Amino acid sequence: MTEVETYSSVTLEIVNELKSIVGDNYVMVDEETLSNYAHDETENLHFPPEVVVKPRTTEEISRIMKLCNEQLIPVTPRGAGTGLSGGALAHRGGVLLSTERLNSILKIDERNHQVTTEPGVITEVLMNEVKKVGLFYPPDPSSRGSCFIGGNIAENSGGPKAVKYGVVKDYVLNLEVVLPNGEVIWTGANVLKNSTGYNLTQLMVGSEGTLGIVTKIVLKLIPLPKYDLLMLVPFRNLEQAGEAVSEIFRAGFVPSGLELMEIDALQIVSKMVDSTAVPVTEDTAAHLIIEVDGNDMDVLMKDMEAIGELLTKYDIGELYFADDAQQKAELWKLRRRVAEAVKLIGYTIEEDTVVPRAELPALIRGAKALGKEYNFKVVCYGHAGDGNLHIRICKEGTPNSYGNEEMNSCLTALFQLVHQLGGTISGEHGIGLIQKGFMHIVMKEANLKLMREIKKAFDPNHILNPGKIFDLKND
Ligand code: LAC
Ligand code: ZN
Repeated sequence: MTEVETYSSVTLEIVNELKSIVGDNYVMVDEETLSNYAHDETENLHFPPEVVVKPRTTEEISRIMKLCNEQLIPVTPRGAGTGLSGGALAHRGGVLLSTERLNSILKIDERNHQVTTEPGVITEVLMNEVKKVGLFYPPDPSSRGSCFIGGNIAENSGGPKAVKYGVVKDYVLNLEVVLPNGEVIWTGANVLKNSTGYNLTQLMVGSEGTLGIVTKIVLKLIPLPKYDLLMLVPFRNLEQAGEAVSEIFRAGFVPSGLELMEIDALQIVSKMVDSTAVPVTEDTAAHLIIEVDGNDMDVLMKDMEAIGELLTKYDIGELYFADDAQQKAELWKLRRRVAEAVKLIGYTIEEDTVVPRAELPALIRGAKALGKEYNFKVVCYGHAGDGNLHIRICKEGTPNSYGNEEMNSCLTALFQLVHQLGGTISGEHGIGLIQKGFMHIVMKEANLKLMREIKKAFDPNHILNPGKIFDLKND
């Protein structure tokens, strides 16, 4: 199967057909709307679609897909547009299908600890709704206040809680999906165990909107832990901060958050949000943010004390404890807004590398060395407990890695290192558009061939989010 080279254009006739499906108000072709939907949070990329469509129901999405499949028009599904790998960019034009109107939480099933929701619900809204009945949906990406749960499923998102509670895939039980030909299926059943055939549910999770459009989601919930404690540990040496991470686990602790923030990242975000919450001493290189949670406060206090004690063998500064809910919220706000802050001042290129956690110091060392070799600034932060390091790159005059040769050779070197360390390209942001050129570094052609065949089985005409994760032709 080769890449589809020519898709059909969106003609006036197609626009009118789309209007007859979703209503005149929800089909847009004006410049301003097309431009608003031409970007997500990925680098400075801009690819306007030919038309933006905002359906409300599964049925409408099914009809749109049928039409586009027959007419060979590419469809790019989009949630809130907070993605960092270009998955929601309509780089082949065509229809941009927004899920923003599928925004209802359909049912919170307290008896079974499950929630059924539509994909356009903001993740934090869902978390707060289930919290009201004492339940917990843990995967909380930094963008949880604006990202959609559907996008989280497309990317198999993680976030700070993943270190103890796992990522999105660990909570998805069943999905209603519109296939590229318009057919509607449920991928599984609303059960905690399922050995009934291939696991289509998990195949959809992390498939970046290339196999189908998720229209209903059944998630597993767990009881909400009663307490948490938060501590900040300043390190004078960045690599040592990386070393301490695996030591904490080897000593038998499983924090509910273990994040790393290089000092530059902290300073940049503190300035952006005008916060002095974290004292920044000159000799600090990085902070570890350590959170523990559970139902017994005494145990948590003892654990935190023991972790603090364990870390005294490193070159650390004074430990800082967040005393109350407000201080905790302030600290998490700083951490959650790092990506936005560093992007604003020119760190536009973001990598989402992940290695086995004990290899974190080697990854940090390698990233810094590449910065010197290729002459760019680099700042690191992220989910250290998962070995998932966000590496932000600032190179003057080069806002995008996509389509940039020099940046591509640098990233090739980075991903070769990551692969040598036993890691891979993306921990939670996906491959999307910008990283597909590097897939061969971390997997064989046989793997890519299988992926292409799976894509073909779902989408023989290659109309759904084409050119994401991999190109269809052998390249
Ligand atoms: C974060 C996003 C960028 O961890 O994944 O802040
Ligand atoms: Zn992250």
